[in-house]
Amino acid sequence: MPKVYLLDYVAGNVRSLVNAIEKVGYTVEWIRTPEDVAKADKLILPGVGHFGHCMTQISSANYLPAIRKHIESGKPFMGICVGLQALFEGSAEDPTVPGLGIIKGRLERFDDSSKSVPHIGWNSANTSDKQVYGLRPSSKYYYVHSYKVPYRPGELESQGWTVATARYGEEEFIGAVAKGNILVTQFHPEKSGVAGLRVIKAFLEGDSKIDTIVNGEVKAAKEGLTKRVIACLDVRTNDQGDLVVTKGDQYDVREKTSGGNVRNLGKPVEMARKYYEQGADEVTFLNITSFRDCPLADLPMLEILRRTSESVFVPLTIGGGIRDTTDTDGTKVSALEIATMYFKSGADKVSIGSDAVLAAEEYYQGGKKLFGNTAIEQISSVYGNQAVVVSVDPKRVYISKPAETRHNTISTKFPGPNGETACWYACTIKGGRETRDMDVVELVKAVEAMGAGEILLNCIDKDGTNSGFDFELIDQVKSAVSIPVIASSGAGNPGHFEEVFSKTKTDAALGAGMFHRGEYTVKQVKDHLAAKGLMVREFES
Ligand code: 1PR
Repeated sequence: MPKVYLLDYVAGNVRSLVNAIEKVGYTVEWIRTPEDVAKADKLILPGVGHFGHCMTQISSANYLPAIRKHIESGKPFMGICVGLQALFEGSAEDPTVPGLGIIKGRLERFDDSSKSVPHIGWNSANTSDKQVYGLRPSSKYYYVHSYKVPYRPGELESQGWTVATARYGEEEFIGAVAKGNILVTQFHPEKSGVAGLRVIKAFLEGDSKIDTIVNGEVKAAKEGLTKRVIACLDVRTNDQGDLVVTKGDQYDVREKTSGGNVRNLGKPVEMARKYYEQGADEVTFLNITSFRDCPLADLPMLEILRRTSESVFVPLTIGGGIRDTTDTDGTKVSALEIATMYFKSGADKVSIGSDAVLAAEEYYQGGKKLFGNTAIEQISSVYGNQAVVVSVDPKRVYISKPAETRHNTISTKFPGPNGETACWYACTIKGGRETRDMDVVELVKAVEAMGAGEILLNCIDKDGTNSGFDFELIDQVKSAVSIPVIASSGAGNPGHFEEVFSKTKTDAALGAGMFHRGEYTVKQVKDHLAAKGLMVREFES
């Protein structure tokens, strides 16, 4: 099989990139020293996370002169995400660290005054009337970043570059740039489904010719970030010791009849693949028992991720048990080490639940100071904020009047058992079994300050009820933070997704039971959203 060379430095989830390359018929050879670069015919520079961190890693290992030489010699070069950013002159993310300066321009942070940052999700890479390296104006690609190169019409084009652009709110930015042997993408082609695999294949096959698209031949997708639809799989071992996808009613996963067995709704890898094929924009696995008695290296979720990432080319999130812990042989293992194991196995994001609540409590007790020692801070400083999701498991506490509590309250249209019209949302830990004296607003503000990049907002009152999402909870959380929020719990039909996207500002919505029980497919949800005029990624086969 033909080979492509990948630069090996700490850069998040490279397993998916390897899988994507293999999927289109190539093998990967690792470059582990600057001298190795000379033997590369085709070279790929991956990268995700912090610009300064990645550039410093590459530069202190002395790779920069070799990369420059490779590019200048005219050999094929592809940069992904920070691999694109590296070719520009620098980034506001770390102004002290220079880029290679091969392309003119600097990165700036997205404006978060009226939209969520990081920019996470599916957006265009529109080359208008040109088609190069398999990029299509009709496709959407998966982005995850807080810094962008602003697009200035004509500037790079006048230097011979072909530029693909995307729009986020009012900001138009560069999604990909190509010229001759060089292709760099801000989006992750390895996470962009069939559209992304096509770009990787075109690069590997050296298909850099620029075709002009005849007017009307290709219909461009609507501009902007799509609404994300996420399928979630709660995974645990059942009483027979098999690893199954299960689903609770308000977090109770045992059948009400037939001996109270753990509900078994199917096999994790097969179900993830099915949802990918139905057009899910992301797949989330929650390990809801954390497999307490198992050595960490044998965690069944690692194998599930490895197998899933071989055939699912959209982002994968893994949650459950991400905290400092002690292995079965007594060795101390940090949350960062556990996260690293997951990233190496194919996860793009880790989701932290209980540990985030405990860390937030300490944050407030310590007078809102950060010491860099929490799992959120440690993982986000190495892998970037976008790699750290905080999963929140709140439940309603009704009160007769807001003055009764110190917590952030809302007035609700859904009165409590004694007619109460006010409530607050208490955070829980250990899968909802323990309620803490912390409200959701306190939690999400604290974890945003620590460096979380996204909130997975469950709701115990709504979980498994099929009665729709809790808009009051979503509104309260959305107005407290500027990082993206995923609405979760309560989805029972496609109309519930339409409602949550049109009535709240949520960035994404997640469903579980309705998909697992086969009541609706992800495709039906997305078709319904599209029919109602909401922008979704169309599935390409
Ligand atoms: O605390 O870091 O070990 O993480 C544990 C993780 O496992 C948390 O993310 C927590 O939400 C999750 N979890 C723990 N116990 C349960 C349980 O159900 N007994 N599941 C559980 C949480 C909620 C959602 C569910 C949506 C949508 N599941 O993931 O998928 O509510 O369901 P629906 O569409 O069917 O209504 P840590």
